[in-house]
Amino acid sequence: MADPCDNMADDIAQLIDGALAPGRIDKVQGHLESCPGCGAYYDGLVRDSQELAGFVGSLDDVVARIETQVTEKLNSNSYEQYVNVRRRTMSNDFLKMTLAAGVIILAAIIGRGYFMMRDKGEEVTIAKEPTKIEEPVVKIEEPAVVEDTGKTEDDTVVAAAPSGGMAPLPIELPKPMFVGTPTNIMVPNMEKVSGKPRPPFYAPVGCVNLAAGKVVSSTDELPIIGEIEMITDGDKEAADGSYVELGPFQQHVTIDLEKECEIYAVLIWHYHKQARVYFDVIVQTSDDADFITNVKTLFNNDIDNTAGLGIGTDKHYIETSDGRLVDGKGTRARYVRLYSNGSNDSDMNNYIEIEVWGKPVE
Ligand SMILES: [Ca+2]
Ligand SMILES: [Ca+2]
Repeated sequence: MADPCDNMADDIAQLIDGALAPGRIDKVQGHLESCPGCGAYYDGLVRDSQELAGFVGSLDDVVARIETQVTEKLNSNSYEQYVNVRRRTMSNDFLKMTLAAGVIILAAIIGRGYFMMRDKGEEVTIAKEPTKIEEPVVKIEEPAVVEDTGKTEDDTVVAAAPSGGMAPLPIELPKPMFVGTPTNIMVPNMEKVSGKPRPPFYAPVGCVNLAAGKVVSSTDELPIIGEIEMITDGDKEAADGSYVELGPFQQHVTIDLEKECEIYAVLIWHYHKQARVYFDVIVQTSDDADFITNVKTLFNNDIDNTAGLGIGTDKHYIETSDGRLVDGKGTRARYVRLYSNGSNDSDMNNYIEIEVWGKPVE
């Protein structure tokens, strides 16, 4: 006669799993009551199964809580608005890839933060505001008193020597909204603040502001604040209502001068209600609206080639009511384009006014 314990191990495992054929259940249970060895095996197997089920159940709970945290944050109003702004203004694949990477990192941080906080027995909290990615910062000490050299540091705004047929450009400046020399803005390759008005800029007699009232196009045709027409409407004041705010990251605006012109100066007022430094400021001219033919760069302070238009050697500068005068050097072109990539204040891009001084080619 066969040993009644033969094959009992498989039957016991199936009994615990609920997979044992109904015709064998009574027989196996009867054997367990009469056989201490198989009874102990059954008890041990039940204990292991319960512990395993408990461990798997606790993992389910952890995963569910992480999913809830991430979902809540992605659905919250502030994050949704932020994502919507970026979605609307993204103009190339690189920016999309950057945001995708950011979302993955955010999810990783949330997950990591969850486990760290859980170990300390604290509730998980997640910062509501996305972190602004700053340009690399190098502290530059500014002297409290600027030595009077009688010159500005940037050669491009030093007046050319008056000569036959030359005259100072009749630039009208807006009312200053702040005074003094800001010293707490720390960015690399920073222009020394002269604290003095810009000297007269000489150009051939008869130059006018060619940009006045001209059509402006932009990578952000639906600005967050204002309208792009305000960039050439003649209002250069710093007050709210006078500036345009374009979307975040790199954006550009293009002015169509309607015909080929000789350009002697481009004047830029990004924002002058407070001291700011805008990044990756690039000024280019071209014969065509797509900037393919005869493209010339008049100014570029993109020192690390973020925009992909080449490394710029011009300096970062603090916005003032003087605006920034870029030497046009008599360049012949129909279109003028200006790039920027946020400021030390935010990712957003601002313009109050752009002037292009010169004369149409006869
Ligand atoms: Ca304006
Ligand atoms: Ca840059």
